[in-house]
Amino acid sequence: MSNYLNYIDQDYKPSKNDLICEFFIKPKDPNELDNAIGGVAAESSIGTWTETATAKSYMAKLAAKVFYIKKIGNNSANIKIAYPSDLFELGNVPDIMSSIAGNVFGMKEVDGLRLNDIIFPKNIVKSFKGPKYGIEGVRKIIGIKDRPLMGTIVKPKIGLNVKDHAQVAYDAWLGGCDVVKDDENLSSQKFNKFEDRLKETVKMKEKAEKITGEKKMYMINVTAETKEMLRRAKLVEDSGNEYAMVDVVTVGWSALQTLRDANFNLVLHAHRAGHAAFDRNVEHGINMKVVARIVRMIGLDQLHIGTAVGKMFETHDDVIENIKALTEEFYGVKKVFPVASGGLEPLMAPALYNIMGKEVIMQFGGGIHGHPQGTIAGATAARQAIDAAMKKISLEEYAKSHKELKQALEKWGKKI
Ligand code: CAP
Ligand code: MG
Repeated sequence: MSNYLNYIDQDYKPSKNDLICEFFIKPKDPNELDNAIGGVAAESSIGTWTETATAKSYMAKLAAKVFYIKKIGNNSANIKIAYPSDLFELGNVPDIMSSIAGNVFGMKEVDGLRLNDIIFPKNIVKSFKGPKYGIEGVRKIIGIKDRPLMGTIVKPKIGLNVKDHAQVAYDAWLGGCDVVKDDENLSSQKFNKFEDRLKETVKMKEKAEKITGEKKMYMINVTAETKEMLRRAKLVEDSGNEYAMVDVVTVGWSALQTLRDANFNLVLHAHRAGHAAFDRNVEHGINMKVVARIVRMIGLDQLHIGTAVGKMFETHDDVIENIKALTEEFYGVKKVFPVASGGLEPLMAPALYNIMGKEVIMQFGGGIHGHPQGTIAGATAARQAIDAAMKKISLEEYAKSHKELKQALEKWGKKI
């Protein structure tokens, strides 16, 4: 018979060196809730489904302890598990996640298990680099201190040749975007090779900077096999471009650590394509907040966190929680720039500004390139919408003296 119940100790007071996980758990058998809870603690630390003759008494100090159980209805609970940090290898995210977010999701005893938060102890956090730039460093590079940054994603998301890609980026910068990024699935396809795109788009960025007198940023996607990703990041750094973007879920934790540890003079933008495979179901998987904490600990500078108003599923509260994970005090680790993106168009700027304030990067993809007058006007309308929001002037009022915003309202808002 398993010894799972031995892993429950509600009198245990976690030490400052414990890593603490908050789970939602729904057992297969409601009558076996405690056994399932203990099983998660066992399987994610030193135990397995049965007692073994090989276990040694000196290992007991490594056992996880369930110290908090709050039942929800008659068949689930929110629980907290404390793990001694010696259970893990410092500086090794894959190892940590293989313990606390590994086998446990597949245990027969659970019907649903969601890792809702991780509270890392200082010794583990300090074994990683943290962001090189963070919000402050990014604002210093781009020279914008008092408003949200505004950007776009080159659309169509994939398929354009290098020349057309660079032209869309140029138009977006000319219209007023601070930042232009590649889309998450553009890497180095036959029709748009990485080296050519880097060269041509950086050239157009520099042209846009000269004409607008504004600093412009290009987040080129370096997502690839790790060695190739490092090679591409080096090319970006050598080109003098200050930004690179990476799809954090598909490249994986280990590659992210390698990219950060290479310590390039590059602002690292974290796209999270694929996150909804495991963070959307509130009864099973890993909360985006956990991803946010890990991305910050490893040390990327910006991360997509949802919009609450756009096309993705996150609620207002989800988005606020994700932002807090990126910006609250975290043993002195730099704050990470929250990125709101996904189904946004300029008329959503006031709602976004009310939710997020100025410490956000607002990204409008289709919302800029879908403007009735095209990309330049779309970018201008987005800047105008943000200006209106900051001046607390209604969009309708502001549109009377700003034609691009008026045209956006005519397309996406109520007729004026
Ligand atoms: C947005 C986007 C981003 C999403 C990702 C897209 O384009 O480029 O990848 O923002 O979602 O491909 O959908 P649109 P999230 O502005 O045209 O929607 O930011 O939630 O990770
Ligand atoms: Mg995209």
